[in-house]
Amino acid sequence: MAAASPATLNEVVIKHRSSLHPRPDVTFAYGTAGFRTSADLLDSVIFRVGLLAALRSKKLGGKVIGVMVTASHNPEKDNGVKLVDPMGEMLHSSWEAYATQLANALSAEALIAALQQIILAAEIDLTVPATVVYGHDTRPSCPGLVKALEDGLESIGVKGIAAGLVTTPQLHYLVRCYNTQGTKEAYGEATLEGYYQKLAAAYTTLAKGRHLLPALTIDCANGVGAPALKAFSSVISHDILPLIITRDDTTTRGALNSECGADYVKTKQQAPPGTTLVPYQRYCSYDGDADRIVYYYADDKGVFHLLDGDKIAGLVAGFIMDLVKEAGLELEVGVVQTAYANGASTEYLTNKVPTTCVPTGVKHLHHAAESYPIGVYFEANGHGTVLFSPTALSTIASHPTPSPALANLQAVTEVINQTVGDALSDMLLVETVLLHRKWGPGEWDAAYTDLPNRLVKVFVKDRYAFSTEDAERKVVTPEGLQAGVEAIVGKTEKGRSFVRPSGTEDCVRVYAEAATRELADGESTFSRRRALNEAKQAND
Ligand code: G16
Repeated sequence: MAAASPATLNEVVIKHRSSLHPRPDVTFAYGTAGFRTSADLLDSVIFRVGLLAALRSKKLGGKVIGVMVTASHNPEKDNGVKLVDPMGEMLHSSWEAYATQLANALSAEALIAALQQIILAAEIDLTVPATVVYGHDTRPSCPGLVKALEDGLESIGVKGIAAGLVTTPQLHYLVRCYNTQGTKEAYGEATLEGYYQKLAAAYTTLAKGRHLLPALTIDCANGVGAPALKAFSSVISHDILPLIITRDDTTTRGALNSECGADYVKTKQQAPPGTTLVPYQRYCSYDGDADRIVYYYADDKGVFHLLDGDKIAGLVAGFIMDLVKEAGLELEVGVVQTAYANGASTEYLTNKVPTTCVPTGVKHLHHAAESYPIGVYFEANGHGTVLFSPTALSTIASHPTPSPALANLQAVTEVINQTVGDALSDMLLVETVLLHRKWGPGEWDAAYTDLPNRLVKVFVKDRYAFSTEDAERKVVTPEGLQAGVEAIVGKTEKGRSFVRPSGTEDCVRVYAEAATRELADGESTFSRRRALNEAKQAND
């Protein structure tokens, strides 16, 4: 932990260190998941994020702030960085502008001026000691970028706690543990060992005495999920959780997220090449930093079926609702989705539970889920978790009538990583439900049939020319684009389509769904062509 700090910035040190991390001629923006771009452009940004993380910790009375260096599902050549607030949630949106401001300061002097402005505007007491815990994924660019982060922290007098190689959700977990230890909200032991033991103990409680399912095959996207999963499987009995770990090559250059991982499977709607799907066996894919998961299987005709975030939300919400009822509790369960949720899933869920639609990005989903006693949030891409409100947790903990359902509900609150989407923890939750329901993937999938859909990336000159409203379901600019989309969608059975700029990649995403595969593909082709034309016009 840091010692008491001086009341002013050491401008000489910051200027000198900043000169060692020169800013490229690029404009940066703190987007959906922090800063994310080509790794060779990020050195100055990450140095400055170190400064900002220290200020954020000071502003919050010395609470531990997290910094994760990762670009998650992006190609290996990219990297990124995001800040984690004290309860393990995403950086408060009011500070995103500060992050952008610091990243874009044109010189060392401008950087000092921007820091001073933030200190003044946010009323930060520099004498408060700051603590920052930081970790990184398996990208080859991480060691250099972590060094830049450490330079930033040191130049503002903060030592920092190095968590090393971690999944994104592990870093979120550690932050929350540090900030709650010794309180009645203590979340767990602030070590990776503590994380593995907590999940293993909860899952063992949930799986005990149940018939084993056949082994689950996991594609780790050749990312940090592989070592994490191996560490986890060493603390849980193979008899409780038989796993087959694949795509675990974290040393071959270019392997990360390449033709594997959750994003590949979700976008291509197929298993990673070379995977032989045994009918009705369970397969899942993590993404590069293990904060997303999708399941899939093949039926007896060899047809591929995807069990994405929407399907996970439906499975989990139904299970928790049943446990709540069986335990004799009255706690409302709500589900949060985004525009990417398949129309069939929204129809299925809205008939069962209150459902909210918010813009893409964990911070939006997390925030909306907090308004329910038990909030289940999942993006269709497999990013999600379950939040139990403090009242729900104390209601569960103090319920006077013990029952198996109550014990299971308690274990569910422990097995799920409530700080953020977590592939490993979500996997345990899905496995729990399947064990308890005695379901295979086919039974799980039977709840509803997804509308055929297509998600495509369109590379445009300026993605910032695209803006949206209505939880990203309507594109506002370029003008005329929405009318064009509606004209086609209106003529299409069960048609729905939207266009939005990505917050993590330099592209525009186009989603289309319809009653049949042919219609859905027609929609996305139309939207793509139209988006391209409009983008060109907007950039002229
Ligand atoms: C991040 C965000 C997710 C978002 C995804 C894609 O995921 O955390 O909420 O769905 O990016 O966002 P966009 O469509 O704006 O590029 P990850 O797993 O890449 O960190």
